[in-house]
Amino acid sequence: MSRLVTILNGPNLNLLGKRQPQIYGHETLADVETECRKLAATLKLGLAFHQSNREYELIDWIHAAREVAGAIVINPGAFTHTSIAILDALNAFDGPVIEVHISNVHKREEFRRHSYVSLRADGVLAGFGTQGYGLALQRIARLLDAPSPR
Ligand code: CA2
Repeated sequence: MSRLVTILNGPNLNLLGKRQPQIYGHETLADVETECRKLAATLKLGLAFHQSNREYELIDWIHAAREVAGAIVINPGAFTHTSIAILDALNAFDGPVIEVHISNVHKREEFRRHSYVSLRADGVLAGFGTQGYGLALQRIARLLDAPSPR
């Protein structure tokens, strides 16, 4: 199994650290990427890190991951709550999928409580701030080391 992990970020996450710090914190997406790269190196994982505001681009990266990646970490942004197309793409991916939300979506508006992506995700992290990405990488390292869950 490939030790390359694809991390995908959906719409508006390019604004991380620039707006609404009371919800999403002060770290930028570039800060998150830097931290993920450091952690991935210690876990002996390779990393591809992307953000897009376009649904089709996220879907294309999921398709590309089928060929090269062993796992996907995805924060689909608001597509979480709307996108059957992203769910369908993830359903065509064989490895572990971890869904990450920076905020606790269950403590917010009712519409954020439903996730199409959760129908596929092997694990979901919400409300851990940007630390959730690192926690997801740790879980993936463990799953790739020993594929049966523990
Ligand atoms: O908590 C999360 O990570 C979310 O996936 C973020 C999405 C939201 O639609 C989901 O319900 C939960 C929104 C991303 C917007 O990110 C911003 C960051 C800073 C400033 C403005 C938007």
